[in-house]
Amino acid sequence: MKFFLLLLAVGFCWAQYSPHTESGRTSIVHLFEWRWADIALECERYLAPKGFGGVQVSPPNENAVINNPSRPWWERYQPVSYKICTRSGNENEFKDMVTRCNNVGVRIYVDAVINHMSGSGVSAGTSSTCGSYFDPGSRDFPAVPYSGWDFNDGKCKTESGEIENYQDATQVRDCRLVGLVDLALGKDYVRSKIAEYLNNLIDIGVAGFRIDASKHMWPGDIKAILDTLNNLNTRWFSEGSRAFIYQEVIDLGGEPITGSEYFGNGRVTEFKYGAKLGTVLRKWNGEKMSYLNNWGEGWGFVPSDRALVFVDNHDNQRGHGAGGASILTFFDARLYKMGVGFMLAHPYGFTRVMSSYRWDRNFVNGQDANDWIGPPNNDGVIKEVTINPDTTCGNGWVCEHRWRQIRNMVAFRNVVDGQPFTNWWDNGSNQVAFGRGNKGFIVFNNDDWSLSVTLQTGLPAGTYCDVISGDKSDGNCTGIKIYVSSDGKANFSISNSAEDPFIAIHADSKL
Ligand code: AAO
Repeated sequence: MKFFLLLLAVGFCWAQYSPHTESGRTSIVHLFEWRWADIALECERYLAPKGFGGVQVSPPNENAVINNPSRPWWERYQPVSYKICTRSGNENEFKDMVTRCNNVGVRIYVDAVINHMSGSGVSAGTSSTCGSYFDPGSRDFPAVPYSGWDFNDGKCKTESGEIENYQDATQVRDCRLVGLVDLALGKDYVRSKIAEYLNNLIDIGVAGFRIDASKHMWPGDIKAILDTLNNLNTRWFSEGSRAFIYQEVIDLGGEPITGSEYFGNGRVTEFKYGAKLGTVLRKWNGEKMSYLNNWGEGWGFVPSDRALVFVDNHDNQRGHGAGGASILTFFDARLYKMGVGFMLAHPYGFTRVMSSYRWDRNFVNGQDANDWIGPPNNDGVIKEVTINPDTTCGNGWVCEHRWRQIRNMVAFRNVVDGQPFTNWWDNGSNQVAFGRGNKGFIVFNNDDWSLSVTLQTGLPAGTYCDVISGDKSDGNCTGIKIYVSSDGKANFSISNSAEDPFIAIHADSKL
């Protein structure tokens, strides 16, 4: 009996760390600012067939409409109510997306903005995505409803009411983040309104949540809300399943608040991951790929089973949030593909791929003056994601997740799931290789000279298609072929001027 209870407790505790993806699907993609109708189609036409596990969607609840600047992407981080009603679509469209994605085995994770409501600088009125009245100045959000009692103004001890110093954990939690009015999550009423919102989403069928601005909430307050959440919808999830939780805590070191304080609630975003990987691939500060042999906890990251990892996110790809200039994005496509390839090949963490839209950068004193630009739109209405004949996206959508190299590495990760990190090799510089048991092998050349080497792959003998330079198609390779001999060794040549200076082979790319 005791053992049974222990098993139950372990099962229960683990639940919020599991993404509830279908077995054999190991990555999710952030379809930043997409419309629900386009995501539903993408699940059916692309994500399910290509083995993606799920989608992180932009905040679905009603937000302030900001017109100066004109409809920035960040208006969605200024909640007005918990009505599911945004530029991405209404509640029916949201439900249709969740149903259709779940039906093809692709999960939906909601970006939950629960730390605050719209900014104190925004004027009163009905400039909101569903027309609800709100007045941040008087803390009046009747569509929830929240009033002055529901905010932390009395609790915050800084003179400005703003977070003034990240070295003081109390003000980081009790004061306003960039003017956004700070909800009193210590109050039962506020907790219950947030739980009502999240439970509505759970009942619709979402699999979990990114908890925005978690650093700015006390871990115990988040826990109090999570404890009152419903189990996931049994139409798609097994009885007793708990929502997958990953908390946005920016912990690059040097501040009193750490990611580990939040482990009791779920996973945390590991921001060191993209910042360091960018530094290594850019070869800044004398970093080299050979140093990656102990990548993961060895680099001071949170434990693998507590980490949500990514090369870039919607903030740091445009200089918001943290990570700094080292962050790799689609703007540096060649290095970016290597970075995402490395992430997807390496066993550490649960992986999220970024999918962006294009904007014209305009650097003024090292800062992008266009960092606010919203998604492709016609007079504010988000444009459809169109698909070109070559399977890439049109209308200004970048769709990194459809780039062959990235899409094929998502499949690589699925194939090598559960396999150990093996057969590391490096040249002491920026040429490295490693395997995943007897299922996959990857080789990188980020040096300024060519690579030509025979390596132990750990794979069974045979001819394999490199999934970076091409695909396996009709029993042949459209790109490079790699011949693994009966002793598991293979010869690799990668020119430093190759379009993509890396090669990846796996069990399913064998001819
Ligand atoms: C907008 C306007 C503001 C205006 C406000 C209210 O831009 O001027 O005052 O409306 O009217 C997004 C945008 C914001 C936008 C907001 C609301 O990014 O620009 O404000 O929507 O519309 C902190 C938080 C983190 C947050 C990040 C952006 O900790 O939670 O800032 N990310 C999430 C979302 C994000 C969203 C919000 C939260 C709000 O992903 O999209 O904001 O819902 C340090 C701290 C970090 C802190 C950064 C930036 O980082 O550690 O915790 O992130 O500062 O303030 C080195 C350090 C590193 C440091 C970094 C930057 O790298 O190592 O630790 O420098 O100083």
